[in-house]
Amino acid sequence: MGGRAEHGDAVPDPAQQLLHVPVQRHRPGRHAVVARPFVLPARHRVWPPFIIRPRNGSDYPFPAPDQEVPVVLGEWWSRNAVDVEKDAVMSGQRPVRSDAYTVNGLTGQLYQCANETFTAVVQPNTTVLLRVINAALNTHLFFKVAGHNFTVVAVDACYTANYTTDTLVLAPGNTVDALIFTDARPGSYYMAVEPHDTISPSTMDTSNDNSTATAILLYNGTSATTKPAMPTMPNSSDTTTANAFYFGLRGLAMEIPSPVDVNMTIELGLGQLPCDTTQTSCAGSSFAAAMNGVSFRLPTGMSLLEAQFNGNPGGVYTADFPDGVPSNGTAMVEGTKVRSLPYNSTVEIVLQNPLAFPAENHPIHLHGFNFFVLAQGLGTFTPGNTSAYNLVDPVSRNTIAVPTGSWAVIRFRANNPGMWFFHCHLDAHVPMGLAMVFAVENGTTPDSMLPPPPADLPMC
Ligand SMILES: [Cu+2]
Repeated sequence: MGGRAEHGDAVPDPAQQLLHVPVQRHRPGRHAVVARPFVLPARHRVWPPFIIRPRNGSDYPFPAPDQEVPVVLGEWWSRNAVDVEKDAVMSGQRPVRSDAYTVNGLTGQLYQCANETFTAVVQPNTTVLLRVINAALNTHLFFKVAGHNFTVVAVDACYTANYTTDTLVLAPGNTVDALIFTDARPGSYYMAVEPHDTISPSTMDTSNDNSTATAILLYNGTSATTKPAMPTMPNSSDTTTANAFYFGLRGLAMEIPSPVDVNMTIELGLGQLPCDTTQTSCAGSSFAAAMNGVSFRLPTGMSLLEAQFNGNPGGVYTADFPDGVPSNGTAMVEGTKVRSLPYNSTVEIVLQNPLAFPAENHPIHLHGFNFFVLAQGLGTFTPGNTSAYNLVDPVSRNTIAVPTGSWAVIRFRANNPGMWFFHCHLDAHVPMGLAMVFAVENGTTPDSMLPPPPADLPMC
């Protein structure tokens, strides 16, 4: 599983060659966008991080780091991951758990089957910016570095107020930029990754893979054979630590869109539906998921964006996604339902993840926009409880973990015309239907209208 035999290096192995030259593409706008190849053996380059830096002439809102280290967290199956997903969809069951976790594509030294380890060499008494990305498919992950604290400065490519912690937790789809200061005793320190099990009740998931992936933070001048120090990791079910991080972040003070034009409450639900005819190994019923009782189905004949541009020929979708939670006992329905939003309208959504069986912490991701997280808490949101809102410095992000038995209030301005997917970022929950789509209408100026498809748009 990703292991590779050691060999003499008389002949350079092209798979071992490292790419060190960043490819820079600047565009006018707020940021310099840097597509930066991964500094890893070529065979391991699976998810190159896409890093956005301040545009030329502007700075970070924190002291510039001396060094940057991308830290991409992932999951590894001892079989083809596409087959894992296919089996889950065809059987209507949850996908099997991964067999290991990875840091920058490598499992680290604590697995018996492979001992390759990503190592970041750092200089003493410098500031290192870790760009941590959870690219795992279905697992929230804890991340710690032995002997060091983090100062979180950004999440999901949005700056935050400085937030100090010794434990990061990232839902699939989340990114966290965190500074560490290398003022520990010069030595070798594990960066460790373990799952945060978010399923409730936890007895549902007896196959939980509680293994640990590691990378190494190595102070320059320390022997690479030094045994690294290991951080104390939270228990996988430690929701207190995870929720403290998820709920504790603040953003930079900025103007929050107001007043609200569209108010919605969206309940996240898991349940069951009868097997459908395409599920060849499904017995009786299939796991399904829904937002406000609607289990989302993608159209098969035409993309939603194409349908929107062409006036929804033949009713590819219906614009009747409900703004509120259906009454108790309403059966789950399947459909391609969207919510139309006037251009530039301000939309507020209460996300509610009920404490039901089965339930799970769903990382809800919005395409096309960042949103402000105005409030978040355990239990059920009390409608109209705006006193809980932070309208001064709420965190801005694009993926919000909504733990089991909790709620969150988010707000965004719909100033980007098009069809925008709003979905759970657990890979397994998308085919189950935990999604909906916002159809943002055109504005009146050329700048605020959806451009036509390019002439060479590939047709499926
Ligand atoms: Cu989910």
